[in-house]
This record gives sequence, structure tokens and C-alpha cells, in this order.
Amino acid sequence: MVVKVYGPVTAACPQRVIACLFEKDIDFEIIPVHLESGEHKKPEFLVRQPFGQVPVVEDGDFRLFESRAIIRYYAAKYPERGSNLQGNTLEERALMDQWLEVEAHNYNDLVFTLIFQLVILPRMGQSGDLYLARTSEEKLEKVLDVYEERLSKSKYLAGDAFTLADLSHLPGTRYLMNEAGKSHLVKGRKNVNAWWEDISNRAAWKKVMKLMDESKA
Ligand SMILES: N[C@@H](CCC(=O)N[C@@H](CS)C(=O)NCC(=O)O)C(=O)O
Repeated sequence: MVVKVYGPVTAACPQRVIACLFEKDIDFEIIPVHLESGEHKKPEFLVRQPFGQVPVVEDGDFRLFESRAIIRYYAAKYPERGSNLQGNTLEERALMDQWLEVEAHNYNDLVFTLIFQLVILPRMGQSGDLYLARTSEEKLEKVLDVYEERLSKSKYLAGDAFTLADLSHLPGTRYLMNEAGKSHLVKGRKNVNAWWEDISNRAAWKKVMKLMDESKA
């Protein structure tokens, strides 16, 4: 059975899920959702995701939204298939969960604020709040200092193996470094930069980038 992924491959949250499905070697099809025309706020879509956001997956009769819940589900459902992504012991899994929570609550909120103020609002013809962007960047610098320290002790966030915790950082960090023009936040930190070079060169993430480029062509 092919997993259906609802959401444009250009959006960060669907990219998190698609990267995971590639890592786990799970067949999927993308059902495009046109965010610009507000398709995700229409009643037909709200049946699938009541908050009107992407992604959603449908796997047979099973439906799931929230990108981090989805990647946890597939890593747990197919532990032997593709990359492990969740650690082998209870402690490895707990560290993976810890850093996945850090990504969701300490990192992503700040990254999202920067992207929203510097990229998305201007794209919609509105001016972003540059003061909010600056204070968010200052807070993100402090978060990344913690990452720099952590990554001086282990190759990946949860330890010696690539896990969902690392994977979950890929879409937002790419957006931050490219469209938002904040690559110095990563490149200026030796260990964070080495980690980024490693995780962003994984075959699965390159496949996501190829899909994104093809969808824009
Ligand atoms: N916590 C949710 C966030 C979903 C989310 O914010 N999706 C964005 C795309 S990355 C979206 O649907 N934006 C349109 C909107 O919120 O109206 C998840 O991780 O799935």
C-alpha cells in the first residue's frame, strides 16, 4: 500500500515527513495541496486536518497529521527497514525524543519567526517586523551555542547515530540558510556546520531537494 502524503513538497513540514519516508524506504505518493489558494482551509481538507495545515498522511484507513508524530510513527513501525532513525536502546530513544522536543520548542519557533518576518511576509507584499527578527536571531544564536557544545561531544544530536532528531532540523535549517539568508548562523559554528554538511548530504534529503526543484520547474 502506498502512503499518501498531503502537502506541497516545497513546504517545510511535509519535507520532514518525505525525508523520513525516503530514509525508511517507504513507497509514497504526494497529493499536492495548493496553499496559495487556501485549499488547506476548505472543508474537504479540514476533514483530514482540522487545523487546516499540512502535512497529513493516509496509510490505508489510518490517517495522521503533525509532522513529528508522523515521523515517529514510521520510525517505530518499520524499525528494521532503511535507516534506524530512533536508536536501539530505551536511553537512545529517550535522547532522540529529547532533541526532537528541543527542535520543536527551542529551535523551530525561532527559525519560523525569522523566516516568517524576513521571507514570507515580504513575499505577501507586507513588511516584516525587523525588531522581532533581530531579537529572534539573538535567541537563536544562544540555542545554536548549546548545539555547538553538544555536537562537540557527539557526531549527531542524540549520539553517534543519525536519528529523527537530526532529520527534523533539515527543512527549517535549509530555509533559514537559503531564503532567509542566515547561513552564517550555521557556518560560523564549527561543529554545527560539520553536522549540517553531514545531514544535508544524506541521499534521502537530496531526493527531497530534487522533488522540490522539480515541483518548481
Ligand atoms: N506542527 C505542525 C505544523 C504544520 C504547519 O505549520 N504547516 C505549514 C506548512 S510548513 C502550513 O500548513 N502552513 C499553512 C497554514 O498554517 O495556514 C506540523 O509539524 O505538522
